[in-house]
Amino acid sequence: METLKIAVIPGDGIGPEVIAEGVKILKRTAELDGRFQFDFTYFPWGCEYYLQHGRMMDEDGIDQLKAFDAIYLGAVGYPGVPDHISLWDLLLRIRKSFDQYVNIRPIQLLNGAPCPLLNGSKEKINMLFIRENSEGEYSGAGDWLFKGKPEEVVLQTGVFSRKGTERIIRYAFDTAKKSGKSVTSISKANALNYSMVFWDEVFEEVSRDYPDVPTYSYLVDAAAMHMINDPQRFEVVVTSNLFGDILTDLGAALAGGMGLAAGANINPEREYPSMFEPVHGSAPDIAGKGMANPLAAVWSASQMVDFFGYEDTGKTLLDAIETLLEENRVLTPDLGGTASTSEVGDRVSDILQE
Ligand code: GGG
Repeated sequence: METLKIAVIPGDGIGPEVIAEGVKILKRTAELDGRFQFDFTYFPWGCEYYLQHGRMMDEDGIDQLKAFDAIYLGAVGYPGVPDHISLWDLLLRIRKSFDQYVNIRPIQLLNGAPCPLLNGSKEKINMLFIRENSEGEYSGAGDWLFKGKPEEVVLQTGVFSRKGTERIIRYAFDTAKKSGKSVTSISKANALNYSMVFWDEVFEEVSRDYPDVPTYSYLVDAAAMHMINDPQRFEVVVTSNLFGDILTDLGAALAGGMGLAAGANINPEREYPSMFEPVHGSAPDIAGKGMANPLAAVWSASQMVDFFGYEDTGKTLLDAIETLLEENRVLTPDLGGTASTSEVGDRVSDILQE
């Protein structure tokens, strides 16, 4: 039997509550599958840790994480710690240190999930966002000059390398080719006259290696509109780090809300551990109340199971989420129910066994 070593970082706010359900369900999934088991190790990193130690994680935290097959992260950020510190010193540090350059975010409307924009019609929404996750607008390059003076200037530089741009676009094409889907590139070349002109050129170059894959290209503003008016036109979507972050929140609103938005940060070469995390943040307003929706964390867990090569079992887990939504009985308040976080986790676990 394969043992998969998972580093669990529950993090801040609702992170520990949703991750507890994800771990519960991963354990049940492994028991039922029988081909693998999980060995979980917990790390108490996050904002509380920062307030005690002045750092979001141990100094040698990245070295410690190298020993694991994957990382399962809840949420980062809490009042009292500036957001740019909590994000850069934990989540972005892990993504960058482990070259997790692919961020996979499915925008898939499951049966039973509410969609405010389709007027009750059940047309399929099934987009797979492939977000560049290592550079671009999140390069961290910039400067703050003449701070506090009248001539104050702030620079935030987008960095788009050929290697970084080509590999993410190629990943999107490979994904689309395997599933017989189209690839849509989202950029903004009319305004960002270096980085996005370059992005479009690389997209065009890479597309020549995939003559059978249909391609589309939109400016980000038009793409945002089409995602609402005609979401069915998108299949595999490739875009930059910031555009991907923004558009996948918009996508989450189309497909049931942030409580159903899953994400995987992948190092495809498997040189380093990949990381699985719900897209949502720490939601301090509902933290500790037992009302957070754990389904995004559970869906991210299903992405982890897929990643380890047990796609049949990953699919069973996603089907269990869909069954729970279709039953329309045990749901958290964001989905119109009255159930608690752990009741939803228990119900998913029971469905897996039925
Ligand atoms: N679930 C992880 C989390 O707390 N994410 C919040 C966030 O702001 N993420 C930004 C990003 O994905 O770039």
